[in-house]
Amino acid sequence: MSAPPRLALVNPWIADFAAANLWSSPLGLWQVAEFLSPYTRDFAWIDCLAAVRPGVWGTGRYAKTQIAKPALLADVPRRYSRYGISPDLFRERLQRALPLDAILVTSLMSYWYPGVQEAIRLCHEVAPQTPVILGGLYARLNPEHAARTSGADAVYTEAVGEKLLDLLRTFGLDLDNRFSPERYFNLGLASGQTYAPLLTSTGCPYACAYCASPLLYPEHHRREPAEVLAEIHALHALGITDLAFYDDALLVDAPTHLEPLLEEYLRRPLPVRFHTPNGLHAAHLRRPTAEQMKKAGFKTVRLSLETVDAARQQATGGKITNPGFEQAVEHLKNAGYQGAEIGVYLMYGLADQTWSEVIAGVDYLQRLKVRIHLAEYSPIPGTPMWKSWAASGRLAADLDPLLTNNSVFTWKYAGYLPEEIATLKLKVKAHNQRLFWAGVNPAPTILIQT
Ligand code: B12
Ligand code: SF4
Repeated sequence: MSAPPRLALVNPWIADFAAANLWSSPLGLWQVAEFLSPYTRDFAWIDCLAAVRPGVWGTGRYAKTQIAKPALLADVPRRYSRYGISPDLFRERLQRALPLDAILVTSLMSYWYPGVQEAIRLCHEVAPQTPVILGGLYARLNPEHAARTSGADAVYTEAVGEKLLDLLRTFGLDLDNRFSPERYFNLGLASGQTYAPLLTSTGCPYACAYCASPLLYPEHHRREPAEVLAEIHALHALGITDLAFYDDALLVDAPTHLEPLLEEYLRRPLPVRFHTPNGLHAAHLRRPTAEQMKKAGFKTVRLSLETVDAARQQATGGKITNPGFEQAVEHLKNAGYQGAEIGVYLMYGLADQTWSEVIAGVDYLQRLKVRIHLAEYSPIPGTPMWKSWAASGRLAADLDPLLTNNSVFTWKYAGYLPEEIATLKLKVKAHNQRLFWAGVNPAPTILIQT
């Protein structure tokens, strides 16, 4: 039997106008390593984002270097940066990892593709004979663009599975099943981190017009609570103190999913904090769940409202109503959360969304005395809202992913005045600060806006 293949796993740079580490982890790439763990353990791990100035509770700020804006973004009046380690360090690490049988590169936001291209270019420079395979969210959401421009030898456009083995075999890799499967945190891939992601489910039963979840995971699949609980204990034993849920639909079916998990967890709680940076479904936030969350130490709680307009709530997927949302806020406050600890995502730049609707949303959340997180809409190909923008002729069907950047799209396409956006951001900032200072012993609220 020949030696197991030696693989490099690469998490590329972010290229953007702004980026902060809000418990970000290359969970997709770690899952690839888990999937391949029966066939090889010979992984070289190169994380371009492993250059972070630590902040509160595991969050942080990436090291950044200003770089030239891609021509398409030349008119955006902001600085553009590459976030993470230096290209020289990348070269050095890759050089040290040679010889390699294949290089597997992941991707996240599609508009970060310049970072992906740069990483792949350097892979070819340092290891010209080694095949480079690109996977991850950009590869799945923009497969043609990735195939045409990334420079990868192959683009893998699905969730990890048997097809990856077939693909690797086409590059001559010998994949004998020789080990038992292993979790990523036992493969040494996440060492040095004090936080970790938790994914208790994939997919979501809703199909919101702006969201990629139905495209990425058409089925809603939930893991067994006992399995997740074992993972939490294992991560804690490795020194993890902060856990961030990455689920699209953490609260859906809470009575048979999150609630039994937390009930069991609370029998033997650990000194860890939980965070939900990806907005929760407020309509599914029941009183018992709120109470369990408070007891279990959910510190960062974010709800998704998106818009206060009842007609748009229905038209875009019906995941929330204002009364349902108010009920969720009340449950959280009754469970002991202060307004400053309840973050709420409010979107702007949705198709046909007027500026007065956005202002009405801010006013509504101010009245409810909760923390506001403005989130600019980022269009995703294949979603109903993308199709409606394209059908109206306001967006090219082959729009370059760079222009879907949340910092760019609204500014360029939504038709709001830059001054009114700036004024609203100041209003929201002042509101959030007032709430923070009004709290009794307010927790160190995460101030990074996403
Ligand atoms: C958790 C999450 C976050 C977290 C951080 C995520 C992180 N890792 O850093 C937070 C809450 C901070 C976040 C923020 C935002 N997010 Co977000 N987020 C997600 C979410 C829910 C999960 C991502 C994830 O890690 N999934 C789990 C892993 C396991 O999946 P995966 O990476 O796809 O990997 C699988 C496969 O792709 C494959 N694979 C992966 N890599 C590789 C490599 C190879 C070689 C191979 C073969 C296979 C392979 O194997 C894995 C297992 O099957 C997704 C939605 C979703 N369901 O994916 C949105 C999503 C990625 N986010 C999105 C958006 C828009 C945002 C925001 C811009 C929102 C906003 N307006 O503010 C911000 C941007 C923040 C920033 N600047 O960083 C969009 C992406 C849009 C785009 N154009 O790319 C998504 C798709 C949600 C949506 N609206 O539809 N997000
Ligand atoms: S409820 Fe949330 S995760 Fe589900 S489709 Fe809508 S936006 Fe996406």
